[in-house]
Amino acid sequence: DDEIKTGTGNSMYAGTVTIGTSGSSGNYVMKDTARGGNYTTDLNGGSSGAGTTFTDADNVWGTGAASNRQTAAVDAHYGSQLTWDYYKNVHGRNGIFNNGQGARSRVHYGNAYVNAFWDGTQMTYGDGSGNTHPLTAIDVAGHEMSHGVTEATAGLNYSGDAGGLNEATSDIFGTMVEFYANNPTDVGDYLIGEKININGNGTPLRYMDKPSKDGRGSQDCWTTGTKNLDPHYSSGPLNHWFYLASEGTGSKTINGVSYNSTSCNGTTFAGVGRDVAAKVWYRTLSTKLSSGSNYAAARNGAITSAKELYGAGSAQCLGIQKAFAAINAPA
Ligand code: ASN
Ligand code: ZN
Ligand code: CA
Repeated sequence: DDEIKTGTGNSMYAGTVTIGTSGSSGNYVMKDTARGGNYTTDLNGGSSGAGTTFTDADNVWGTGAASNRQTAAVDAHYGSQLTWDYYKNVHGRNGIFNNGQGARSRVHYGNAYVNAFWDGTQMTYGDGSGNTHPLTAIDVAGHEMSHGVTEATAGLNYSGDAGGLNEATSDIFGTMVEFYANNPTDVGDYLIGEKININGNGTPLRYMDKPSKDGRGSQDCWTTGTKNLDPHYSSGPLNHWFYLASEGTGSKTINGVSYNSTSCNGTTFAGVGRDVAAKVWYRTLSTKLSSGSNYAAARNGAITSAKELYGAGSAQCLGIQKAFAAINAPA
């Protein structure tokens, strides 16, 4: 049946967690009836179709090891649950589409696939390859689901400045989901993909305090050339904005991770906190931007949003403004 149950998940990245399931003894289903019916399926190496919904006799799922097929599913399902809760409890958003409907997560996609993606209706996760672990960490899940939120709100294009804003939005909210989780194992940070070992040497995929640290071409500061970059690099300036708006310039250690962020225009200032910055950005995304929005629209939209939320001349509004000036975004 579809009665709401709470299972125990032995995850790969987040320790032992509780996950929303349904069903009854002998036949539990990895379907979260309390969260719009979010459910998780096994593609078993395939690359199309719905996959097979995970089931379990005793409602204790996974072992924490990748060799157990349920483990990646626990992480994906948990990430989906956290992302649902974050949007609902922080932004009042009822699921990706704000219609109360959950979404499917598919794990074990393809063979040694080193990526995860949102395709317009669902999340899909690869198992990784070699030293790279399954792509199911909290920030990755939050990133992918947030592509759905962007699609359902601003509808930002995936090219030009808009492509960078789209990617950064997923990094911003993936990060906020990670902080929201307050998980002792997968702690909140301003790094993206730090758990999956995608570079094979323990370094993350992206750094919000100084995006150029990725060594791949992410920009720290907006330029007229930003629009020509891959969205994962043109995201740099907005990721940098989010860090600066949240934490300010200078050195800082948070949850054991050290950051050093500087402005592009020589200014120094304090942050307004990540909860404020995220609230401003969510309002900007959902009420100010559209498919072709550029960095100027992001800057103007965020300042207007901060005025609406906190008042013109408020410390929050000033901080948002300073951080946009600090990435050289055009006005
Ligand atoms: N994981 C990647 C992303 O969400 C997939 C892609 O390049 N679209 O950005
Ligand atoms: Zn993305
Ligand atoms: Ca992270």
